[in-house]
Amino acid sequence: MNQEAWKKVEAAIASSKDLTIKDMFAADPARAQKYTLKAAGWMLDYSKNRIDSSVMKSLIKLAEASNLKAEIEKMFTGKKINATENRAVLHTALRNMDPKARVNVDGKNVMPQIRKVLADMGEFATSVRTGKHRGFTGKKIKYIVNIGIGGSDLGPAMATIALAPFSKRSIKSFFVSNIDSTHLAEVLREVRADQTLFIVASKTFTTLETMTNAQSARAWLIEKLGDKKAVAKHFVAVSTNADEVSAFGIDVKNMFGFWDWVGGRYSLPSAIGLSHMISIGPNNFKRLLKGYWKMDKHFRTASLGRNMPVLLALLGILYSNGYGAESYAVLPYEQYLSRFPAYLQQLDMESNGKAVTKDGEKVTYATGPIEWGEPGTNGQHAFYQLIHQGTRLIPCDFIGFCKTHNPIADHHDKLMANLFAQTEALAFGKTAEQCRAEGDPENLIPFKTFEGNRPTNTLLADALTPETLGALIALYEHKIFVQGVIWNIYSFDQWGVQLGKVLAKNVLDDLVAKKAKKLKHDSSTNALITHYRKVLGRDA
Ligand code: G6Q
Repeated sequence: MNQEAWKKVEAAIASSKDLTIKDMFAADPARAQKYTLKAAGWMLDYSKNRIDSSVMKSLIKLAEASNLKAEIEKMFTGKKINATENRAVLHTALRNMDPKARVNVDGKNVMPQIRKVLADMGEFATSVRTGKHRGFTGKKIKYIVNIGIGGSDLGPAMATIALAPFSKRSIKSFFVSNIDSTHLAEVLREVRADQTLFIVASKTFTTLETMTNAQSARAWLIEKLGDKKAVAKHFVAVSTNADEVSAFGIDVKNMFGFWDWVGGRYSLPSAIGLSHMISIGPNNFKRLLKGYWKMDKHFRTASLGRNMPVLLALLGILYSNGYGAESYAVLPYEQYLSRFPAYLQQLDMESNGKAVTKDGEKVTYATGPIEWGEPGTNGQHAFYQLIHQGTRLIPCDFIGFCKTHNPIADHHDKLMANLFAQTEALAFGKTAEQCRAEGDPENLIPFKTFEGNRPTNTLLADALTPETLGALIALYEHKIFVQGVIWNIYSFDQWGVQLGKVLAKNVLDDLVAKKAKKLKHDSSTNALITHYRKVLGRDA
């Protein structure tokens, strides 16, 4: 992080630190308008933050000192900014709807292959939805089971719940990710083999969980339908690895490809979105991409001070690095976004959970925050207590929609009233005087006062649609990118995930060895392995 620019942010924070959010609202009647911005179908009200003009100016200067504009261009134009894997980072090309767009990787325009895969996906999704593609026994497909994990699961799983109002309800989607056999077993109880399409989604097609689940699903299907040839009609693959796909037994003509410049957690708009496309249809999938694209264009062209992802990123840095906040909460007041916080968890924590700068030095400041959340109003009856009155600072993003897909009586007004009221209470608190005026006894005043000054952003859209969902995802993707640039870390690799993939393999060998071996782990791991083998009678 540029230390000179960061020191100026600290100085700006210090000079305004005696002013609360409440004071700042009192001093400026136009504050809400000043700190509200619209882009790609979203309105961001960031006025309830600990900011004034000088803090904002210093934060923008920090972004400038990090060459942010140039870094954004590097990403959009296919430079190999994922240097530890020597890869370009081009999820933005996947949703570039400009028919004249050219985006080169190693001198080759990638747009034609993106369009070709999208067209193939559209054709296949339509044939499943219309019943043209049938199962081995001639039945229509009624169940889609996506088998994938991490980036090959969370995006389509989240989006399929989010856009359920746009889905074909006669087709039911399931997502199997965990290697825990319970996950697969419970899904198989819900489906019929002759009407199920399995989509094996794996960039590498070597991931232990996915391959194990896919093999077991394949064995189940063959057993149920009594013929190996059934696999061809009931299994398709989404991968970058054609060799492994055909080694698994899926004909590569039933494979939808993508490329190494699409990171797993950024891959929903690629072929990884196939299960989602079957659910909502190619036209709605296109609308989703359009929403992403709108936010992409805003991010690429808007000035830093009027740029929604940049502002969210800078506010996050203000609290992480300026106030020591360790986490932030994302609180969607929309049941359809129930998986959005979990999706964001991977996007943010896998991208910016790094402690080494691009120069290979240990960072000397906090980087990726812990992200968490639940849909409102459930969270209010659970963890909001700590946000209101706990000792930790937890900045929150409140997300809401003016219209609901399911108007029943006055539910939606009540839902939104809760959203707005929470941001109000967090910012303005409740003083001892207010408590007294309400007749609270003196001994309870310390417990019933709320100090307020707790920062929130409010993100509002008219309605949850494919477009607004796409734009919302892109908003957070780019926010995370900006933070990575400012923290000078690589946001697009994930060596921590790779480590897990190797470690389990070593332990598995010891768990299943025919005869107990001399274990070579630490004494704790050795004892756990020995205990497990004993319970299962493997060393009897
Ligand atoms: C995402 C990560 C990780 C990845 C999974 C699945 O950015 O790289 O979550 O998506 O490990 O990997 P495969 O798609 O290769 O099975």
